[in-house]
Amino acid sequence: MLSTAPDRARAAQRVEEAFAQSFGYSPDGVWSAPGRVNIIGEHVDYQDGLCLPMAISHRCFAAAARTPTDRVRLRSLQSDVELDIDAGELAPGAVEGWPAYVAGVLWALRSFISGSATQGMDVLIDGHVPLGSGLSSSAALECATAEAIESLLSLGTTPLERVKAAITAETEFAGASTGGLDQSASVLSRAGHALFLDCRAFSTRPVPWDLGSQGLALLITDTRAEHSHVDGEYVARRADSERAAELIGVPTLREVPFEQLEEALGRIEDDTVRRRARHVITEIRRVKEFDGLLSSGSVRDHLAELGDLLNASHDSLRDDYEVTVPALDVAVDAARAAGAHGARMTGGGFGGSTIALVEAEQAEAVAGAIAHAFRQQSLGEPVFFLALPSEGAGQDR
Ligand code: GAF
Repeated sequence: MLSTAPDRARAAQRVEEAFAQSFGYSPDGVWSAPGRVNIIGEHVDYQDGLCLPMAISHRCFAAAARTPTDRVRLRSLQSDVELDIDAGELAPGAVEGWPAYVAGVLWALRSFISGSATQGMDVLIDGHVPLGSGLSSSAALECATAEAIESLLSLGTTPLERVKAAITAETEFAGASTGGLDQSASVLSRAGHALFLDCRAFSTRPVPWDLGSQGLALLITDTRAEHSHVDGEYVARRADSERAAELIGVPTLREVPFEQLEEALGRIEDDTVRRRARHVITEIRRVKEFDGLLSSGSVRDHLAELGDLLNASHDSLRDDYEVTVPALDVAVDAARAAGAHGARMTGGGFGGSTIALVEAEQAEAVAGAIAHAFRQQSLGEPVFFLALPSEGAGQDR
């Protein structure tokens, strides 16, 4: 019942061979970047908040070679859509579909590329992060590309500069308004760890998150629920949270101390905007508490409290932020009823995936209970994975 990601080494070899078949010569290398789940800290990155994501073992691979021209040719094993364009023609709005997330990274890195250097390259993508699952397949695509371009053009960028280029590619070139959580997790995560991300300072630190050695597991349920109106709703939530900050009189909701929650909320008349603010301010507090618990003992030592924080995060996203859909709520409720210590939606919401903190030996049974609940509610067939904390972006071959 639990599916697994393809073996990394074999996947890298597969895309290398596919490149040779597609372009007729061998690539200079293969690079990859992972998808992510966010353990806690949802819909707070664009309010300077705190998040705790981790990379998963599903990765996006890019086989690539530099060419002596300015021609950029992009192909994918997942799509018939291709791009063949002069690097000088890259501009926001000039490229559509998946190639925008790749070409956008080259465009975003332009200030690092010396004027005389050619920018031509051939790239073949093989993505294994499930699409439309809320597991950040687009960030994985951007971040694998950033690694490839860094190596091919010897740019000398830092990992943080590559994170920023990936964010710019997504927000300015592809035109998707997102907050930076996904790209940070995809580049900066370490195996066996979660990533504590402070979006105000743009600083990170690894947090030990070795569930396996404690007999625990994080079960991902990809609900396969269709993302409908996802972009418009995401933009609307951001606008609500910005309005809330304006009404409270702070640049971002991060600046509201939790102790002043009630006083701050009292300055917002509109019930919807008030609830949006309550979610963001309480969610940032939950991340602090979660992180505090992890630094004062093992996950096993604090299971009940950590589970309660996961549950409270989901309930706040459902009731105050209103970004869940029935499939997410059913998966979470079924996981809790089947004995999960805590469960919540992960990512942007409006479809996508949930996570549940479970005893490792019960993961199959919890997945079975969720699948059963889905059948009862005619919700289609979910897909289950274990979230194994994996390494961020890097070179494979
Ligand atoms: C999406 C966005 F891309 C992230 O930046 C973040 O806002 C997330 O939704 C919600 O936490 O994944």
